[in-house]
Amino acid sequence: MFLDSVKIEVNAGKGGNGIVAYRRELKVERGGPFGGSGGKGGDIVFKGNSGLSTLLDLKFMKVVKGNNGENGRNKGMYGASAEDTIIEVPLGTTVYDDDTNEIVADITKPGQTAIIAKGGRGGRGNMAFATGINKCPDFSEQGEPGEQRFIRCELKVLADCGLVGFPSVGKSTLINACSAAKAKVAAYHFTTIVPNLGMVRLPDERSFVMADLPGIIEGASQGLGLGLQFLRHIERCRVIVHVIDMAGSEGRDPLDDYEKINAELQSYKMNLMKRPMIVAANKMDLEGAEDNLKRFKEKYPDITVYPISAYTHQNLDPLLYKVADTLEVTEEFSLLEEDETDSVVNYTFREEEKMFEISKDDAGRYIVTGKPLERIVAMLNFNQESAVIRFTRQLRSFGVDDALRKAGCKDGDIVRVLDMEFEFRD
Ligand SMILES: Nc1nc2c(ncn2[C@@H]2O[C@H](COP(=O)(O)OP(=O)(O)OP(=O)(O)O)[C@@H](O)[C@H]2O)c(=O)[nH]1
Ligand SMILES: [Mg+2]
Repeated sequence: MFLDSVKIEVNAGKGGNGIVAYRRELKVERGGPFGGSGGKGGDIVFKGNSGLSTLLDLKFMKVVKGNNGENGRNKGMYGASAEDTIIEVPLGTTVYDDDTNEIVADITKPGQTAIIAKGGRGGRGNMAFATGINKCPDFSEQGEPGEQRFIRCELKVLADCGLVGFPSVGKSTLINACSAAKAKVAAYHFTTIVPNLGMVRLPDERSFVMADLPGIIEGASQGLGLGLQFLRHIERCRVIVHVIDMAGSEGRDPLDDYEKINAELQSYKMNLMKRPMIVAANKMDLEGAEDNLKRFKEKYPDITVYPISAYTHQNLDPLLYKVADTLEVTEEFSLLEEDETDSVVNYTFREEEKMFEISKDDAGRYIVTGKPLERIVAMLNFNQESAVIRFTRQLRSFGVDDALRKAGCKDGDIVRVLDMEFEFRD
């Protein structure tokens, strides 16, 4: 399988801060709270675009940052929510959380969108906290930080045509001759171990993706040589270009080569012989090639052969036009592995989060961790005494106090939540 893979960091936008403000107007006697809530931070959204075929655009991004929500305003006005950041990706892109390997999204349809990182909630202004008991609260919330994650995007690339043949018949030389690929070429067998991809562009504007595959040998379908792994690559190609060393430059008979490779393709489970196949007779610049070609044509009168020299770039065009023509009449097939389901996973929510957990560090401090609690701390405005008091009350109601006591925490011990430390008071 041909895999295009990119790792990037995504940071969704932070929510806007809520503010503390009071109503102060002539003729309004008791103004009351008037601080508005912050707007939501922008999400990072991926969107399927059928016009893209590689992850190249993402490779240049490294970090994607979302827009922050606007802070709340006076007179109870909400801050504006930030616009989402939309990034277009090719169809077939699978997005993984690089830390957990969990699939975040699978983009398969044009226009399909998936939230890759969620923007933070806007913090509430003091107006939102007013209750019958506390009519004029003097605290507000900070905006929630946006979700941050490291993701890995993978795209399975289906090659339009794959170069198939014995080792050293000139497959890599051919892809280098007709695309910008820089495949390694050498006179020893199995020079190519990992497929090379190249984009072939014809003068008539047509283009296709060519894959230079590792060589196969007799018995490959039984796992011999570099074997099955490489036959699997051929599954990813719509059209097969069977490359033959027509000069028999390594002492084998090219007609024999042709039959042996076909037998391997035939016995492989996918029956690759059902794929459209175009036969290229390579190394026509060498002695003996013409004679062999003549024999070949006599033995297989129904097969069209394209004589070329990848080395001298001779006669490449008729072969490439034939590939383009064949692709036009060959159906696309599914990119998915047989054992893969085609269900569309949109945004996967994590397992239910534990409110908090308590541990003890080397210095004897009690460390309280847990995403929900940490979010509350992140949204706390420490400059507001009443917000801090409210927070300590929240800790009690979540059962943190009890849990700390159970864990052995005593009066005066240090408790830590994120980067906030305080003394435990029983
Ligand atoms: N004279 C001549 N030599 C060629 C031609 N094509 C390839 N060769 C030579 O054949 C040898 C093998 O070429 P490669 O392109 O590495 O062959 P390959 O099929 O990719 O081989 P593997 O990757 O090992 O499967 C090299 O020494 C090339 O220079 C050709 O058209 N004419
Ligand atoms: Mg090669």
